[in-house]
Amino acid sequence: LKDININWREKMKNTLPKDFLWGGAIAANQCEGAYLENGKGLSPVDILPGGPKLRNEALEDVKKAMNTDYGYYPSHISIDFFHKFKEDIKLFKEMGFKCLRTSICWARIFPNGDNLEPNEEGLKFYDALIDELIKNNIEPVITINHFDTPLELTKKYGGWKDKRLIDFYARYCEVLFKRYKGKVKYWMTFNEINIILHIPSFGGGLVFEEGENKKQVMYQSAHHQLVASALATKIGHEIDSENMIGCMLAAGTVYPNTCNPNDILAAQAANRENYFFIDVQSKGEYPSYSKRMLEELGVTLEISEDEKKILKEHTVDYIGFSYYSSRLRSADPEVMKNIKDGNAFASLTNPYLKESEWGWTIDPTGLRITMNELYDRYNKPLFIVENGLGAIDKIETDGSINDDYRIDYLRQHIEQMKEGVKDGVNLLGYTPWGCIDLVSAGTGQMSKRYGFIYVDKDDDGNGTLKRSKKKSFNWYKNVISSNGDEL
Ligand code: BGP
Repeated sequence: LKDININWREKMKNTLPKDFLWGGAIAANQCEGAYLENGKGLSPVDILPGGPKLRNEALEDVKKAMNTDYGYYPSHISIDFFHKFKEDIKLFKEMGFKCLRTSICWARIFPNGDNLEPNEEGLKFYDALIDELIKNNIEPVITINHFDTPLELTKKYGGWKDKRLIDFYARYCEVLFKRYKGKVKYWMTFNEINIILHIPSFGGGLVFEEGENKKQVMYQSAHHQLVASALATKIGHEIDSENMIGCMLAAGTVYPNTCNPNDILAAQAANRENYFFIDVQSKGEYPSYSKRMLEELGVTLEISEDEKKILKEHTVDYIGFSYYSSRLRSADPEVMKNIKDGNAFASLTNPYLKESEWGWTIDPTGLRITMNELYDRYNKPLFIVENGLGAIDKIETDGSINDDYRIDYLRQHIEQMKEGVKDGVNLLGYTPWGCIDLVSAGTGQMSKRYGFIYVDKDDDGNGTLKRSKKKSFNWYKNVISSNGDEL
C-alpha cells in the first residue's frame, strides 16, 4: 500500500507533459526598436508618446497622434531587440526556454501594408531571428499581427474598417508561411483579437470620423479580422499541413458581483462579449446569441456567403490566450458607477483579491477557472501565451534585483495552471509576458516591468540598455528544469 501511495504521489507531481512548451513572450512593437531600419514602414505605436496620460489621450485616436509632435516615442529604440536578439536569446537559452513567442512586424515586411512585393530586408531580419532560435533549440511561436497594423493602412483605408485589408493581410500571411515553412509550426493570427472593442487603434488600426457609430465600425472591422484569420488558417494549412494555427484572446473570466440572477446574467453577457470572437474562430460561425447582442448594440454586419463559408471551413487548431486578471460585473447601475478602468478592461473591485500597482486584480484561481471554461467551451488545446506581473523593480546597491513579488505571482499562477491540467485541460505551454523588460503597451512606460531580465532604460528613454538577471531568472530556470515541480 505504501508503494502505491508513493507512486500515486509521484504521478500527481508530474502533471505536465514532457514536451510542455515552457518559454516567454514578447512582441515586435514593444521590444524591437529600429523603427525605420531596413525599409520598415511606420506602425501606430511609432507615433505614440511615452507616459500614461499622453498615451491614453493619443490612443483614443491615432489620428490625433499623427498630427502632434509629442517628442519621445518609446518604440523607436525600445530595448533594441533588433540588434541585441542574439544576446537575449542566449539568456533565454540559459533559462531553458523551450519556446519563444514573438511577433512579426507587418510594416517591416510590407512597409505600406498594401505593397505588392514584400521587403526583402525586413524578411532577412526575421530569417536571422528564427534561425537563431532554432539553432538554440527554442521553438518559435509567431504572432502574425500584434498591435501593429501598418500606419499607412490607417491613413489610406481607415484601418480594418475597410474590407480590402483582408487581402493585404492574406498576402502578408502567405509570404510568412512560405518563407518559414518547416521552421515555424505554431502561429497566432491576431493578438488579443477582442481588444479591438477596447483599444481600437491598437486592435484594428482604427480612427473614427465625426458622428460615426463606433460600435458598428468596431464590429464590422472585427468581422473583417475574423475572415482574415480564417483565410490565414486556410493558407497556412495549404502551405504546410503541419502548421498549428491558433487564435489569441485577452481572457479573464468575468464574475458576477453577487448571486443575484441579474448579476449572473450581466457577467454572462460580459463573458460572451469576449468569447464571441473565439466562438467564430473555433466553431466557424456566429454564435446564436450574437444576433440579439448585435441588434441591441445597433450593429448590422455585412457578411457575404463566401465569407460565411471561409469561416466555417477554416477554424483554428488551438486557443492561445493572455491571462492577467479576472473581472467583476454587476447589473445594478449604481454599483457599476464604481467600475474602474484597469487599463483595457474595466472591472469592479473584488474584495477577496489584491491588486497590482497598476490596479490589475491578482487572481491565480481565476486562471484555473478561465482554463476550464475555455476548454469546456471549445475542446481544443489551450496555450497560455501571456501572464505576468507588471511591477516597479528596485536595483540594490550590489546590483541585484530581488523581485520576490514577481516570483510569488508566477508561482501561484503556475500552481493553478497545473490544477487546470489535472482538471483535464490539454495545455500546450506557458509563456509569461515580457520575459525580458520591454515597453508597456497600455502605458508606454519602461518602469512597468515584467521581465526575468532587467533592461537598463527609464521612462524618458535614458539608459545603457544593459541586460541583467533578476532573482526570478534563476527561479524560473529551476521551474523549467523541474518541469514545473519545483516552484
Ligand atoms: C497584453 C498585450 C501585451 C502586453 C500586456 C501587458 O494586452 O498583448 O502586448 O503589453 O498586455 O500590458 P501592459 O503592457 O499595458 O502592462
